[in-house]
Amino acid sequence: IVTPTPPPDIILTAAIVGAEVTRAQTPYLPITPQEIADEAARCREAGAAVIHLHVRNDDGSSTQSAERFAAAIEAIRAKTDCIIQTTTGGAVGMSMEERAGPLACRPEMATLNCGTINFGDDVFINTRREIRDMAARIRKAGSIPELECYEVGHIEEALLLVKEGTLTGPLHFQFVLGVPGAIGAREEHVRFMRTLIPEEASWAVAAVGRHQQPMTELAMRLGGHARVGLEDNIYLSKGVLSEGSAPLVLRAAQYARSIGRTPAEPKMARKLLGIAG
Ligand code: KMH
Ligand code: ZN
Repeated sequence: IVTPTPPPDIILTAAIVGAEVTRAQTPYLPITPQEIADEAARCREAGAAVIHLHVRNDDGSSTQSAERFAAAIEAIRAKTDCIIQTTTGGAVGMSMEERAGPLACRPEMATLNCGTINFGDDVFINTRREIRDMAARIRKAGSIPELECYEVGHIEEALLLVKEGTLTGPLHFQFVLGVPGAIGAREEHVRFMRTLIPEEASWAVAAVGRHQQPMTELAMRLGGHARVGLEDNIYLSKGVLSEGSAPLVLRAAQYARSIGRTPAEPKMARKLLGIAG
């Protein structure tokens, strides 16, 4: 198969906090709104255009509190012009009502998790009714959804939402690879998944742990976008902790340039994602 030349602009997303990573695992995890904003600015400097945002309480526990998101968003806005993409996934076990908390901040972008998976030893539940409900909430908030697909069937589900009219374009898919219990981090999966989405849709890859670098580099070669950061992977190389997400973004940006792609500035990323601004 001949792969067409990828489009030059690549949107790099930095997933800088996450819900599951702890300070015990890495001391470089930002927790307070100011730490989060500082890290967001470092990632922007390194080449990120989008910040995928989770927030924490001061004790490090995950929260979907609108107030806590508002504080982090305000602090980020004071330092960078990045697109802020808030999570509606939250942490495993949270209710949908709770997970929708950050939408009160009317973020430019928000995630929409498109199906249920085993998530390590837990189950990350997104029933069909809940997905539709969250899609409607995202729309009401005026946010652009990023369609998180952890399995092939999640793509089909997202496309059904489009057919029903629950979702409208522009469509941006995220193929999440390597979550234990969901689709594996394999080149064949990425190649197959991208055949399922409409031509005009954009797509990105996020991959867990040691798969982050090879799978995001593959996505870049295939014309997709990429997400890196501590939410998915805390190591720069085997046994070497990344000192925040910025070094991971920098490495991704350098790789993108090495294959003739340009990390998009937030302004260009807004244009590519159909975000007014
Ligand atoms: N924390 C995971 C269970 C998202 O941000 O939308 C879900 C997650 C997805 O992080
Ligand atoms: Zn997340």
